[in-house]
Amino acid sequence: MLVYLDNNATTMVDPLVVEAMGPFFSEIYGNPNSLHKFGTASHPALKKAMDQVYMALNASDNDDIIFTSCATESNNWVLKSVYLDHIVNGDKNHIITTEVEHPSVLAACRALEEEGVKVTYLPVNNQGVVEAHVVRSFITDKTALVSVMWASNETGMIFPIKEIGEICKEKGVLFHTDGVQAVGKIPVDLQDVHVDFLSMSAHKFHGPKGVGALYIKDSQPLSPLLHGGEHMGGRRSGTLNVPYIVAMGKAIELATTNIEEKITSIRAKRDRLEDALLELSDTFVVGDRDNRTPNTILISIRGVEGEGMLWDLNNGQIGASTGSACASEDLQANTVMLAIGADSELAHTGIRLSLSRFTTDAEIDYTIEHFKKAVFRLRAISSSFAKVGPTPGGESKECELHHH
Ligand code: 7TS
Repeated sequence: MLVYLDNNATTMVDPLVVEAMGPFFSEIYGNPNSLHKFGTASHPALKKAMDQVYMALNASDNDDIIFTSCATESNNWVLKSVYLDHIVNGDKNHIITTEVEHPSVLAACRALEEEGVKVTYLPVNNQGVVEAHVVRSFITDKTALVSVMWASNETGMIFPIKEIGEICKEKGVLFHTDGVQAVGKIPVDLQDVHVDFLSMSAHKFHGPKGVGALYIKDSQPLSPLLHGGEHMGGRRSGTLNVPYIVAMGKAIELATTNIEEKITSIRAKRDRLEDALLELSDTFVVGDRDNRTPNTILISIRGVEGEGMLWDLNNGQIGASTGSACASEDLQANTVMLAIGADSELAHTGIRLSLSRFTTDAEIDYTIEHFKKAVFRLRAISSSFAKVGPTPGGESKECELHHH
């Protein structure tokens, strides 16, 4: 059996999505900007894809949804264009984000710091989330933008986006959320929350890699990142990637139709896996499960180094992660775990297991069995665990780590 539990890194493309995009490679291949039939033939499918994304997010007709190449592009676009529009060509000089954003936000912020922008990286609490009142306390009249992820790729923890949106609206500050780990996993209703910009990526909800989007509330001005022809109303140039846009529309529709049922089913499997793994002594799962995306577990196993565990799981045909794949090539401590107050030993033991709607009960059974065996084996050879031994009681829990 091969078990894929790294769905926060990327997902399998749903075969129905492959089917939907298929004709747009070699049959309906015209450039949608061409005036002839080869070009216009793609228009109904593009319109449908657009409608599918608007519907899925409950966006309004006044809003813009611009297709991009990925969420990294969407995130960079917002940060760099807000910098240009409101800092270089305006009277602001400050951006607020969090310590636990994806590198596509953090590295873009660091690049803007090099340009003289003041960036505040907000800390998270012991649940791994930034509290809304903390955001409020850092907003000044120089703040151009608040950028806070909707849900964490590492822990699955869901941030208080509604409250933060209200605060930004009240203060007249633009609000961007990296919605990559929320869209398709939990309900996202853009009539219910106030968000100016939302980034998303199709490959996190069973669409293909290399296509994403940026939602822009009320079509407000935002300088383009890519200048060129007048594609997407001049907001994002480059010939439209028709098959991938069609695919993203289909994928978001499939992910969000009857989402509550999908959530219930994934959550049941996730909770069963989590409960079974927490039977092991000295294990911690980060964050309250009711406030997590239903597919994610970040588990820490004292005495078992993350990379060793991954190796063992991989030998057992289970694909997992120590955290973000983007950062997992170096043997660093999990930065999110450090941010929530884990000691450095614990922060080296994080394993992220992320399910999808395609994960089966048989795969969960297999994973529980293999995971437990791996922990016994690795603890038996682990010098640090042998030295310290299990902590008295050795109880396991959903973790509220405390700051040191
Ligand atoms: N934002 C978040 C929250 C993400 O999780 C990712 C990918 C991105 C942005 C980037 O998306 P892309 O469309 O540019 O690929 N996250 C991960 C991860 O957790 N492990 O591998 C990739």
